[in-house]
Amino acid sequence: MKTLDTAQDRYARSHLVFEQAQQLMPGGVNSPVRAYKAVGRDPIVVRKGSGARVTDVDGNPYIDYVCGYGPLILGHTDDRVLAAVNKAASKGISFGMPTKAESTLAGMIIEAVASIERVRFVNSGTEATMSAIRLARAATRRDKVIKFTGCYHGHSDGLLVEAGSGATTLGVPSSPGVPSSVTQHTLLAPYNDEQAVGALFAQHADAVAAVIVEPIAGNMGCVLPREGFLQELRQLCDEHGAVLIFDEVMTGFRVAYGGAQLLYGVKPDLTCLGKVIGGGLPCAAYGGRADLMQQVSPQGPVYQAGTLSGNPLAMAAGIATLEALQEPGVYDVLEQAGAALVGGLEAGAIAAGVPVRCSHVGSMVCCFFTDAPVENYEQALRCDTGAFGAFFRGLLDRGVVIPPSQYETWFVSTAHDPGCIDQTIEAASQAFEVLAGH
Ligand code: HOZ
Repeated sequence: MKTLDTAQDRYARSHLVFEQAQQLMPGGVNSPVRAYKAVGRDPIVVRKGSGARVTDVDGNPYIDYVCGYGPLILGHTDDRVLAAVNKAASKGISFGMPTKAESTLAGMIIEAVASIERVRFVNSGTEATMSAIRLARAATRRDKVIKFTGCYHGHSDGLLVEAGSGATTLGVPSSPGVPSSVTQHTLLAPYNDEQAVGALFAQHADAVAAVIVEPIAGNMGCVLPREGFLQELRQLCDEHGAVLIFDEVMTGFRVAYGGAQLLYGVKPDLTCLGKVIGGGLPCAAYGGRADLMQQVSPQGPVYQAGTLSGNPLAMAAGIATLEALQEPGVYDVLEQAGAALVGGLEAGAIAAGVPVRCSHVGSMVCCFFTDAPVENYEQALRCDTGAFGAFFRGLLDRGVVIPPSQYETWFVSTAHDPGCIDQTIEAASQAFEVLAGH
């Protein structure tokens, strides 16, 4: 095994820690995309984070656009979140019994998200989508679920079909180990193609329990819904008696306090939340119409449970985060930062002659390495992932870390001040120049 004395580069300690990690955990990580397999190098190993920045175990600082893959909308170690978590921890870190904090956060979510009348906390986005689908199936007494290629709703069996995020990054959009008896109930349509959804409804009359969609797709890069797409889904579900599920794990409280459903003016029947509502601690939720949610156990027969669900530390972090997001102007600041970043990336790419298409909604940002529009998974797959990898490495060497895949979204936080954005644009412009061979 390599020792620190023989490793010379500025990432020496990261290499060493990761080498040891690979002997202990599959791929050295606890979630596949973290292993940097798609960007041609080993990951940096993080020691600490503060504000918009993280520092690796070698002491190298980076402006961070991973932001925990979305929860850290206030940046790292926000004082308000830390104080709330510390206070909660001093009173007990887990009870498995009801707490007042659960009702406080539930109330904040119900007040913020128009379509949610009742909510159930779980621990991850995977659990939220899996549970929402179980509920939709129970309520409709139907089995089939329509999902969109390139959308990612966590790693439960029935949803791990043509999935984005790490599944696409690593070239296994449909995983082995998932029985075909399960996936036979998953119907696929291209994102932004309501006609394909209509055709599936026609083909499987009275068998479709739900349509599940990321209202802004954030797991094949960041792909925006075409005008009218979400409205059409609402209409199709109404016509066919199916449940419309918005997976707002990424977009909830991120693109607006009321989520993407507020932004686009479409009310789903069920909504899945995660990331921001836990302020960086493991927390997610599903919620929606009261007549549906009252079918969840113990009020109804649809079983779903969790030892750590509604954990007091996660509730405290979530409450503190949502309180901070209620301050006037927060979403304007995030929008300005996202827009400035995308503007700078585009200018840098044009100056270097590198073809890219950038997208953003508020603080969700993506830079596709292609000269063609990206409105669905097929188009996303045409991106030059080799160029993305070179750009990623160029940014890293210049002190900026973004998610290590073309098929992830960058997250801007309120801690990314204009200085951070300018520094990032400068680093990106240089990385584009290097990529273009100038
Ligand atoms: N899939 C989530 C973001 N696209 C979480 C990141 C992960 O897979 O580790």
